Amino acid sequence: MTNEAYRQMWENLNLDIPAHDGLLGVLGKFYGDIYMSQQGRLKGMEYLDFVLSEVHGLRIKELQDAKAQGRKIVGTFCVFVPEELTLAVDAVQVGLCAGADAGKEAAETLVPRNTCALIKSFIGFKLARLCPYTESCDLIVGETTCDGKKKAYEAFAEHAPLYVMEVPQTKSPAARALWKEEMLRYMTKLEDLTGKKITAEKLAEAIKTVNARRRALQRLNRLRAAVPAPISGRDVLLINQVSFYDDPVRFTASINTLCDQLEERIKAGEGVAPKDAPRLMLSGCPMAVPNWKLPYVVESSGAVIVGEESCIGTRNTRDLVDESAQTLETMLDALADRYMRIDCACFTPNNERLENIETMAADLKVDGVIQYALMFCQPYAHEGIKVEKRLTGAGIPSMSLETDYSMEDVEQLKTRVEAFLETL
Ligand code: BJ8
Repeated sequence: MTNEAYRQMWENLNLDIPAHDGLLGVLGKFYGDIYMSQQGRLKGMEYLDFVLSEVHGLRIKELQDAKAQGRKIVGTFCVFVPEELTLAVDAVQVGLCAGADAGKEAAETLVPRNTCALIKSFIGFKLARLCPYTESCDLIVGETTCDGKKKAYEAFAEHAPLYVMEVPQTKSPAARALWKEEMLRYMTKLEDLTGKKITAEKLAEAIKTVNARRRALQRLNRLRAAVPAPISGRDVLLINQVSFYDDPVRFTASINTLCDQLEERIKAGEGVAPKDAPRLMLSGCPMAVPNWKLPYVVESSGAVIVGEESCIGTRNTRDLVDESAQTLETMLDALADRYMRIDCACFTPNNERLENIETMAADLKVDGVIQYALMFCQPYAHEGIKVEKRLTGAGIPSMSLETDYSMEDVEQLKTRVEAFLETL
């Protein structure tokens, strides 16, 4: 498609064209500095570069084509929304980016200033008419996870076709029953939206599709644990980010091809960083696209990131849905069980997360953990204290950083990260 045709498409979506041009300009520069400057990248990353370069172009065109064929587009902000159900009505699910400082002033007219950057970002993108994904959605699904999101959705609902799923806050049997009910309610919502019925056959196929993507990402995570690290943390974060909006079948195939290349690289003993580069793991809040600030700071300080304990990381890929169920009812149970294993800090108590962090840090043989929290994020800031104690007990050094999406603190973050690396 020509630039002119893309422009027409963005105009049809009612984007603020001059502001959108500005955003693409900044993003392109940012991507070039952070990604294209890396040495020794795998050939398979070209696919990701292409996807990113067409993030507001070709993929949006695909969504418009899907709409023209009568398919619905569903936007989400949280890994709790079961994509399997969305796919089972032949709808397309996309994660809505909430990783840039866009439309902040407009967002602050709807939510308090001391709200985390992720929430302000999704509201800002909508109010400033900057996101072609948000504008393509027939339905946007929110969820009652943290208080900030819950209350923000009340305001957001006045501007977008919003539906909210009630996510329980504990892992009790009553909470599991509530979650199953919520999944059934979402299923009815999707059936009403699309006029299609979810059948056992359709759901089984969707479960396999999403599991295949999780398996490809699990494979990637196992391979990147090699010494020396065969792929940068920046690139793996990008892969995880792209997994939220690319076509799942195409994405899975591309990541498996990339993994084949990684296997060869590992066999040859090659890495993206020297063998003795400090190996770090990030843990905490999700880093939505295009939030690449901290990984860039860490890796340009000489360390390599070998794991992300976050929703744009292993929290989204660790658990599979049991594929042995044969009936719709048992498949829904398998789905409910899988989603109830998510160890988001919004749960209380949330001891599984402590276990998972310790195990992950040991499996990846990390030299240290950086806990990452967005400013004003209560759930992850609270858990940060427990995580630090747990890691200290296990003899694993850690540090905590709080930041937002602005670039003002880059130097300060770099100083703190370099000081941490010196202690390892
Ligand atoms: S399952 S982590 S994607 S809720 S950073 S908005 S918690 S104040 S993002 Fe999340 Fe789902 Fe949980 Fe994962 Fe609130 Fe914190 Fe902001 Fe957050």
